[in-house]
Amino acid sequence: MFFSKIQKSLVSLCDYYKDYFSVGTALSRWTLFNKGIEQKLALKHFNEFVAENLTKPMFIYKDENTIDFTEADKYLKFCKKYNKKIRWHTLVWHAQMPKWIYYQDKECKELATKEMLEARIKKYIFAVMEHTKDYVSSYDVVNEPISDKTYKLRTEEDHSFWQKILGPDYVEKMFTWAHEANPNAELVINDYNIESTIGKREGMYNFVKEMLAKNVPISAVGLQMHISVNDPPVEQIEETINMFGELGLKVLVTEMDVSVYNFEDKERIEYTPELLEKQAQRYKEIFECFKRCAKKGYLTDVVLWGIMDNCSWKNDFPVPGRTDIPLLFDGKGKAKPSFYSITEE
Ligand code: 9MR
Repeated sequence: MFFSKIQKSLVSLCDYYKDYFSVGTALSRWTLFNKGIEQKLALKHFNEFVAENLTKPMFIYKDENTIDFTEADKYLKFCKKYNKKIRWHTLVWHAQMPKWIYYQDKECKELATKEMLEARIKKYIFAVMEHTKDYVSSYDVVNEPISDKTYKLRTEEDHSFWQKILGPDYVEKMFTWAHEANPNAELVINDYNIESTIGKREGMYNFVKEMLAKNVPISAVGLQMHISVNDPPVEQIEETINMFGELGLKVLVTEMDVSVYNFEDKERIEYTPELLEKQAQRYKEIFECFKRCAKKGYLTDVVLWGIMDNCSWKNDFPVPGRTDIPLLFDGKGKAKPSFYSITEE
């Protein structure tokens, strides 16, 4: 049984943090199109939205001649209606792209030429930026470009064709085109484990530093922050935000959730009150850190990757059959200790 109503007495999360940063959440199709409890929670507690899936290229760039914004427009109109800040996730990624984009032939046998892929993605970036300019303020231009193995740009071994077909300066080109298309937009490079894997953090740091030295129009680094109750230490998170802030870039937390597992744990654990309390303390220490980073002008947005635990992508991932409870509201829409811990004086 779902709660039919949300808890009205709760303080609104985004109001609570309004002097520090906007607080956002990912909207799933379900949340967007169903006027249920999750949508009500989204509207009450978050002043910024990002689409969990439906603004990804595979759902929009149907074929060479079809860029279809029908579904994306529903998301944009919904956000606008409720006066929410809108993020666009994502222009370029190695996943959830339409497969045809990388190939010359319909059978997807021969890889596209550099000219072909460049023309296709340039057309797409300009089309999206133009179409969304009155709605969207912040774009993930390139998502997850850094390899988990080499800490440099992903290659074919990391399931990415971008560098292979376009060459090592492809990220710069994407940012340059996005900026040309809309010089006012906030342009973000977004990746995971930057705050938790020191080598990957160095890789990202050196990469964006080089981009800045070449005057590539990048505005911000997005830290996805899919973390766990155990790791990484809050000091390391703070150090990471400060590092990028000191470079002159804004930092956004773009996809936060706090798993109760270590990534590789195989067994499902019991969700005891102690575990929920541990998670609450973890959320609390991290939101305190976010406040400090916001005060320095480094951190501007904190976006969670969902609202209710039962809808999180973390259920069944990375271990099939293992559920998780990484968010602020339980499967009935009731605030968890983690919600209270970040909204109490
Ligand atoms: O939450 C998204 C899930 O519903 C999709 O199946 C998945 C497909 O790759 O993408 C998830 O969102 C990802 C985001 O787009 C990029 N960073 C990691 C997120 C979780 O996988």
